[in-house]
Amino acid sequence: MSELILTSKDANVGIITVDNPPVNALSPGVPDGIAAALAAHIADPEVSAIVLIGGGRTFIAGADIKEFGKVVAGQSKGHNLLPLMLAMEDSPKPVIVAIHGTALGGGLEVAMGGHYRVASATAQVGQPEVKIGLIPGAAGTQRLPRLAGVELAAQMCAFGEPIRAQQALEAGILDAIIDGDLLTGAVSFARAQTERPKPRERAIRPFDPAIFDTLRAQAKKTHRNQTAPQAAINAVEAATQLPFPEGCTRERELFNECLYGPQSKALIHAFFGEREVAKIPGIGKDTPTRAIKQAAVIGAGTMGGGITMNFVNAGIPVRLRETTQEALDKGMATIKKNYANSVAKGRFSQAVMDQRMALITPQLTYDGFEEADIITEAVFEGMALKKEIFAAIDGIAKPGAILASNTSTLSIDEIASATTRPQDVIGTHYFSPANVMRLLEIVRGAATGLDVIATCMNLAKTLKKVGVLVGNCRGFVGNRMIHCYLREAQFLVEEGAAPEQVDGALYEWGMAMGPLSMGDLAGLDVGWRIRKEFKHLEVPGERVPLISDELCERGRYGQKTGAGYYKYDENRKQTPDPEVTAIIEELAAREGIERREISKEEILDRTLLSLANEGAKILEEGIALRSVDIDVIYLTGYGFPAYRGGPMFYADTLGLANVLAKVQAFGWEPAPLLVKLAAEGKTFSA
Ligand code: 3H9
Repeated sequence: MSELILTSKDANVGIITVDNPPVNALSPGVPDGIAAALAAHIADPEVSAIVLIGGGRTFIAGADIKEFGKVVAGQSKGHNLLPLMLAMEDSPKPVIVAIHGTALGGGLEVAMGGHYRVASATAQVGQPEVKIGLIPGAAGTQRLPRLAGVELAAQMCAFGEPIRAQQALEAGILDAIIDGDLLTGAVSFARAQTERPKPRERAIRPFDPAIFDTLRAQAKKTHRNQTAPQAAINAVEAATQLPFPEGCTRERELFNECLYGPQSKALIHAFFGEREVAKIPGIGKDTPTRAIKQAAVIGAGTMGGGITMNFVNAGIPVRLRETTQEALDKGMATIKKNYANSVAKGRFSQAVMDQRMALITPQLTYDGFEEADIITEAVFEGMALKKEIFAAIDGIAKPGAILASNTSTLSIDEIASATTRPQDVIGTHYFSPANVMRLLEIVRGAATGLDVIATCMNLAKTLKKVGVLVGNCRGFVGNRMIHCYLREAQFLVEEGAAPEQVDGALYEWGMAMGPLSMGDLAGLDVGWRIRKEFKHLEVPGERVPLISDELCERGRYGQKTGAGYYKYDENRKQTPDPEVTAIIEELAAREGIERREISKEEILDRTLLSLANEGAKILEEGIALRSVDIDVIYLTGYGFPAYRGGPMFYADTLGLANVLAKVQAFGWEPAPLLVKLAAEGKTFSA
């Protein structure tokens, strides 16, 4: 018998325990092991009912995602779970599945092969396959509608969100919720069963057939350009049209289309990438960390307010400091408005909002800052001001407090030089809106302590963010690369592409927003001011983009002034502006820039490959630990579509020799790493 499966007995009840930590994935050996244990219990005359349960922290969290890559590469036969489920359903003895933690994907599918399902109250069940670009592939789309009803099943398969035990009970997925010890409860439940209802034989309950088109339209919006949600809906629809075996065949066809398509590879890369970034050489479980129980934030502007919300959302009290009462009131009013919006949308109750607001102490002084475990500076982006603040907090903060800067471009080492404790100084770069965006770039200075890095990586998790450790350079990883991307977007406009053409091409390709609309949203004046600060760093003779600054010179800062690359009405609705066309043409004529027709392909190549080329330089300099770290930064902080895997993974999919040829054709200096990998026929990700 497989060592991943344990068998035991409690009097007349046979028990099968899956023991494949950490999440009991259905790795090779697990399905066969369950099947063998099932057969052994069926053959045992003393056993009259069988319980299947997960060991450790969870029931089965699904198929082993690592196997999918091997299947596509022809190195593994993959998961064939259907025979196991049929064996469970056809068992002459009742099979009861006991769920704790999560029963996800193949885990829920296995559970639906049992005659009954019981769960602890905190358990969750779901079909999250679409999140990795797949659909349920082991009859989930066929059994779930028969248990949960068509509408809920289609929603669960199309959007991948798990549901809680109570909802699953009400929907008919579960038969009982067990209070107290799950195994004891499941064994008693098993003893009481004489029937063996087969989920696959259940009749589909009446439903509104319009639901499929409604969900297709919804998925088109929420999962733009993604194939798996549409395939999942088609598979559930097949369950309502075909007998069970034919439905399973249809599901398998759709599953394979997704598995062999490009999106699942990219989404699986993103899934493992998000976990990989937490692994930092030199930092392990034994690295000491500091407790973060009390925080302080300096600056109540957009970023400071969002950062404050992150802390209090996690139950950590914050002292929020501003320099004027007016700015403080404005910052607090914005926080209040954001929370009130969430309450109005039903995301949480007024009581929760009140609790969170009560955790914030707005103040004009540094009073109480000596109690803070972490002080985060989020003021205007200017080195002199930041150094002044760090010198001040150095004199106030308790020994061991972490001094963090939210700078998006400036040197952490220079900021740290204003203190007597550079080992405690670190960058925590949040992304706007800071209470929403998942990325937290954690910037390591030359002297930053390992315990400070480990604490901030843990803090990212506490704040429900994805922390990615980066090195110190101008703009770190994300903004250093976006600088190249925005530069190309501007050049394209100067050379003849309309702003809506550039934005349209990238939006259609999958970016959450085009680069010029993004500039308008963030405020074109932000970059304009930074460029003024860094004017001395410009390389003589090197072409610099001019159009954004030209717009700023004319008071067009973006949405906030009602005009930028586009014009905006009072509801911030965007429309192209003929005045902008005139400004661009005038600028091009003045600067001697030749204007021409620009293709969609050129727009995509110049913007997206500028990211990969700069990313390769960043990688080579060691500013990012791995190429996947760069991808995760772009997926979680810059609206890069997850189904394209990130800028480095995307370059890999194009083939690095092709990427290099284009980079050279554009006249850019190719990153030496790109040249090397292209010559060796390798990829960034491998
Ligand atoms: C499927 O089932 C298809 C079927 O229809 C059948 C087709 C035939 N496989 O997230 P964590 C690893 S598709 C392999 O940090 P948490 C993970 O990489 C699958 N590995 O823990 C990490 O490794 P490491 C459908 C997996 O407590 C470690 O386990 N199922 C898998 O924050 C801990 O993970 C899903 O999509 C896996 N399935 O969250 C569920 N799952 O320590 C995907 C996890 O080396 N999983 N690992 O970095 C999850 O959503 C979360 O992991 C879970 C736990 C909620 C379970």
